[in-house]
Amino acid sequence: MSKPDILAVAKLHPFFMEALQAHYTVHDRAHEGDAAAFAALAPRIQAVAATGESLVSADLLARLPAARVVSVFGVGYDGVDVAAAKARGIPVTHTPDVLTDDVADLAMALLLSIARRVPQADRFVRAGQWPGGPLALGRKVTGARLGIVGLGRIGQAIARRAAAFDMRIAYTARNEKPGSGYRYVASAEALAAEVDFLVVITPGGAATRKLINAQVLKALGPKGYLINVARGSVCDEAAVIEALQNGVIAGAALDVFEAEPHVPPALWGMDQVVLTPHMASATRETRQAMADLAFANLQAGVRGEALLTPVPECR
Ligand code: NAP
Ligand code: 8YV
Repeated sequence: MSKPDILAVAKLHPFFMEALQAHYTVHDRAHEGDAAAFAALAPRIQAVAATGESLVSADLLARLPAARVVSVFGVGYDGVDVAAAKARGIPVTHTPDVLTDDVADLAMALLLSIARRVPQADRFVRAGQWPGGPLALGRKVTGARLGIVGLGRIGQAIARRAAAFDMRIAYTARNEKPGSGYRYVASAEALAAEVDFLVVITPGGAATRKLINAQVLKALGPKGYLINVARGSVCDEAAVIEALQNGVIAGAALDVFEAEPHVPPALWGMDQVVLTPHMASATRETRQAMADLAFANLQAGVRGEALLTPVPECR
């Protein structure tokens, strides 16, 4: 018996791809190839497998009349036109919770790296510069003021870790969380003005586009550090570069960028930045858990069973 056809809209992680291939005929990015061949295939596609960075447009969904689910390998789904999917009766799923710890761990790793100049120190030793004198001093983390933009699953996990460093924690979000034990500040700009480290961990999409703009960076100030583990779109990248070039902020540690995998060359040579390739959930353990959940969601969707983790709009 032939396996059901599904469409992978992006290069999938091998853990996810291998699970899918055991049960489905996976058409890997067929929508980007021969148009006539895709037109013939599209009516047979029963599910869409995507990543957190994928675009799943209304146009694409309109071409998939047999699709029963969009399964995203990632918690963020800002590239999926959820309204269009819902209008067509296609639920969207994602992988919350299983990656929370890893993303929070990387946020703290980036915060510590930029403050204590860990990558710079590594480059300094490897370049044989140690005998020439000491490395420039870093910034103390323990007891410093931390602002978290987005106190959701991951934001709260970051706060728990920061508490172990005796950091003084405040946050902003759409709504105040009175039971959180952390201080609420109404806007990102006001939050930035009163912290040493500003960690950004909101969803991407229209509602948060360029939330971290030139005014917020000015408020963070010449001793402040920006850490972005959310989406490139949440920060105004040109404004971040300008702020770094002009000493408006002290430094930035960035895991996400506006046009991934392309990172603006202006950032490459800067000493006061730490750059990572969108890797906050990239451990074997977590990628396996994400693959298991994304696969289970896709299977449930195709079979018409209850979805494990639909996105909030599809619950
Ligand atoms: P979540 O539980 O939904 O939390 C999102 C938080 O952002 C909530 O506190 C929400 O506020 C806040 N928020 C939403 N819109 C906002 C706005 N316009 N202004 C201020 N705050 C806003 O999501 P999560 O599981 O923590 O994940 C957050 C995001 O992290 C994902 O959507 C994804 O983009 C990113 N992420 C990145 C990586 C990576 O590899 N770098 C990995 C995983 C996730 P309320 O609580 O008031 O609604
Ligand atoms: C990516 C992420 O999905 O979960 C998210 O929102 O950004 C990441 O976990 C992951 O890099 C796979 O594309």
